[in-house]
Amino acid sequence: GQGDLAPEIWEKVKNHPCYSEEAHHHYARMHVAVAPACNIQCNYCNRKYDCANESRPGVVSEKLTPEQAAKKVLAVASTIPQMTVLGIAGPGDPLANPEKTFKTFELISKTAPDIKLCLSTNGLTLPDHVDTIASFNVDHVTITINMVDADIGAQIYPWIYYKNKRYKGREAAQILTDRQMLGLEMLTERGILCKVNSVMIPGINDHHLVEVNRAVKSRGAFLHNIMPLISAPEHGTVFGLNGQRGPTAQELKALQDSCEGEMNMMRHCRQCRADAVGLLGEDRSAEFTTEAVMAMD
Ligand code: CLF
Ligand code: SF4
Repeated sequence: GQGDLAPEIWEKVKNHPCYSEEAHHHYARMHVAVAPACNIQCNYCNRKYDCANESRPGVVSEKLTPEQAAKKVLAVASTIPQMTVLGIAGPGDPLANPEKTFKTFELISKTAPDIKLCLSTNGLTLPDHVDTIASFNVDHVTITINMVDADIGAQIYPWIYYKNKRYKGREAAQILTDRQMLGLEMLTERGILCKVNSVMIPGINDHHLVEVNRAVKSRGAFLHNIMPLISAPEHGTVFGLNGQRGPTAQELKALQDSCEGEMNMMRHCRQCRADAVGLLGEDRSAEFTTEAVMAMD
């Protein structure tokens, strides 16, 4: 229920399945995979698969043009009436593909103005796009923040590509964390709800995520979603190949519990595909292939 949320916040979360634990039983989301490129490298990512910041690693989503995406949204909305949210979460970084991402938002805001728009990003170019995000009435933005300390960041991110230049190591991680914090502050100042996703990587950032939790709370983040690293050698990620393990369910819960007093923790994330359709945990993407959607009227 509404609990102690302010009425204007409640309006924004009551039918968003990720931002409200209760809503996820009743409302569905869909993702359109319009954003193939990425501007950073995470050691838990293999570019052959979906962005692991928001999505299930090891899954390949069907890429769409903005026009195909807009058509798919209408097709899904007419089939699944509980579909309230359209998210762009990959397969790369939505803000490394700003033309495609914003063209998709523009088309959908015209053809389906009732659908809430949602965006997930690594945050590197976020400060450059805050005004555009606000202009499309995007009320929900997720930033994946795995560290606020460049020494830890250097163990997670081998490089970033920023303003036409490649940066490595500590320098790359410092730019990334500065941009993430600035982007988060700019969004919350404008009243846009921000969720922070963090990937829990035992031995690298597990203890540090308590500090990340404090840093994002103090900058106005609404919800913190700590997700387990899913690391399998067959995914071909640096972590997978190095034998980096993910956390146990007990370790994940203990960390979520230790952050709980500080801010709202999301515990119902299902690590969706970049082309997921339906209720969280239910995957109807196979019903809405590009071929099937283009054949619909
Ligand atoms: Fe999609 Fe993400 Fe928006 Fe939700 S998913 S862009 S906030 S509409 Fe949700 Fe899926 Fe977890 Fe993401 S369960 S992976 S948190
Ligand atoms: Fe992969 Fe996403 Fe990281 Fe880019 S931001 S490297 S797509 S996990």
